[in-house]
Amino acid sequence: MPTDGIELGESHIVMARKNLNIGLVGYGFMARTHSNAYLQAPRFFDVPYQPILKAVCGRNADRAKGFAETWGYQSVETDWRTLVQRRDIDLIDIASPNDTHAEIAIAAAKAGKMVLCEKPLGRTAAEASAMTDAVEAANVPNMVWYNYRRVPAVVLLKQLLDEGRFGRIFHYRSKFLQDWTISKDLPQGGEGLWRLDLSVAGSGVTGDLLAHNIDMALWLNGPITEVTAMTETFVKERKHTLTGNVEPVGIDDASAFLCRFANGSLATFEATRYARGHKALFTLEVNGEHASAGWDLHDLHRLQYFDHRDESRLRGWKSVHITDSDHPYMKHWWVPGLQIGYEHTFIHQIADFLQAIGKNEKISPSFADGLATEYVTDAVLKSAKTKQWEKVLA
Ligand code: SOE
Repeated sequence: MPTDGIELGESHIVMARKNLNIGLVGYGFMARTHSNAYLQAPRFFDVPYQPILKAVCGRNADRAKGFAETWGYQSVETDWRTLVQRRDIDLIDIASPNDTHAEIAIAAAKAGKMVLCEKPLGRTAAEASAMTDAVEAANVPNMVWYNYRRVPAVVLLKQLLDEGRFGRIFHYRSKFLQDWTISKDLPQGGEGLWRLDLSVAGSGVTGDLLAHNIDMALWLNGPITEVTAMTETFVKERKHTLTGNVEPVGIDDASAFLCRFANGSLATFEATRYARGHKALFTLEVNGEHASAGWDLHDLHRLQYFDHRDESRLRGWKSVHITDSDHPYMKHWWVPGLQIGYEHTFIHQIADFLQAIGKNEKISPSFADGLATEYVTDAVLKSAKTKQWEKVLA
């Protein structure tokens, strides 16, 4: 409904819901975002399933118990193998470090569970491919938590692109800038710092940050065909938290690449943890024949839009405040003008998932979509080594 007057936020009638028993692996940052989403989605969206927080699993029993108390999980496991075999669990949600994703996902699929997995799906495309094969062979619902696809402003951009408003696309550019690893005294490895340990993370910013940019780009602008990349590790040795020894750093601290999309557009991508002053500056811009658009995560409720077809005297960039009830997802929240934030992207994603499984529909990003991103990140890392253009596997 158009909203040029006073509008009340929409509430919904709670329909009869089936229970969906969740078994969560992990108790860190991502486990919190997912748990919050399971609790909030049914309160704001008409979903056919009621997530039941059955069990949380983590290696440290005390931490897992504390997490269970905070979020309302009914039970605690310390071995994911036990969790995966539990008959009272319908869905395994993997929010543990990257080196655990493949083994858990494959076992969960074999046990017939629905499987949700934090990004990146695997440490490499080979791992992601085995995971995708497993969920497809078991025919179980699956999804990767590329949450930024569910920012309302980004969904609006997708709608505008799909409507063909931009005409031919010439350029796509995207960045993800952070600054939290600049200190050479920061150790690598262990809880909170496993993202700096190559064996656990699989890569540095390429898999951790660029994977977000790439997933969104593939969704908005279609397949990437070839890439040429450079990476750098600025701090070459760090103390390892687990061994206490100073060890070589294997991850990429910064990664940038040029690429071509199948639609003929050219693109630049950049991610780093060494951009002083930037905390999580995910940006993107698309330039088409008729229109351009831009978005950034620090101002996530705004879409910048320029349309050359506007009357020339008034032509200019618009900064659209995405809070009206005719904007994606927004009628489920507050009243026009009131913003939502980061945690809502996870709530939207699980609401979409619950609706999709209720209708037996495919949900994206699926594991196959997560694999497509990893074909690109693998090509980026390969190109940084070979210093050549590399083709992206389809
Ligand atoms: C890294 O700092 C990180 O937490 C990523 O792992 C997340 O995927 C990203 O959303 C925010 O930054």
